[in-house]
Amino acid sequence: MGGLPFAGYAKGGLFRFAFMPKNLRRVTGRGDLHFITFCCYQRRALLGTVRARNLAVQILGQVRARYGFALVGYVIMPEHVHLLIGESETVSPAKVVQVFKQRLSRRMRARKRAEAKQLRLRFSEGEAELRRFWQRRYYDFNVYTRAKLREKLDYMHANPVKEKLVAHPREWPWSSWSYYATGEGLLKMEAV
Ligand code: NI
Repeated sequence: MGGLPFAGYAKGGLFRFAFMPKNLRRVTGRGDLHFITFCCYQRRALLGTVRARNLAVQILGQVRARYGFALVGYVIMPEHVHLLIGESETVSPAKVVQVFKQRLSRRMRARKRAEAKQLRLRFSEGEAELRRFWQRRYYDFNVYTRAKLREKLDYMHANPVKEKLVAHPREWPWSSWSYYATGEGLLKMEAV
């Protein structure tokens, strides 16, 4: 989780109009950017495996292809996800989050069921454990300025290092760091 954007906003409306563009069209040509955060159920590390994070990245790419929003940055952490996405004419950020969550939890459940069968676990045990995959709520902050855009990208790319998962962002392929640093990566970003 990052800090609240525009902490000065609450101090008065004039502050906002003093130097904040009305929307990010001036920056991206696509409307506002949204910095979105959502967590696994009870902050469990349900994305704690390489396979789970690879699947998350694959599904993120599929959802973007389906709805055509700009994907500007992301990081898949073991127990939460951050996305920096643009608005699209066909779909709201809320819908993007919902579809991503649904697709990923369904795929993870299917995989777990198959594993449980192999291990001959009682089906109901696996079901109880997997009833919930995500926390219901998510956090959405509008990003209006280039400074805030930079801050959110830096925050996402540094997140695995801050959590002591790796020593350098390059060692965590499940973020947009490598795209910005090398032009390559698991997903191509719409750099703005
Ligand atoms: Ni985080």
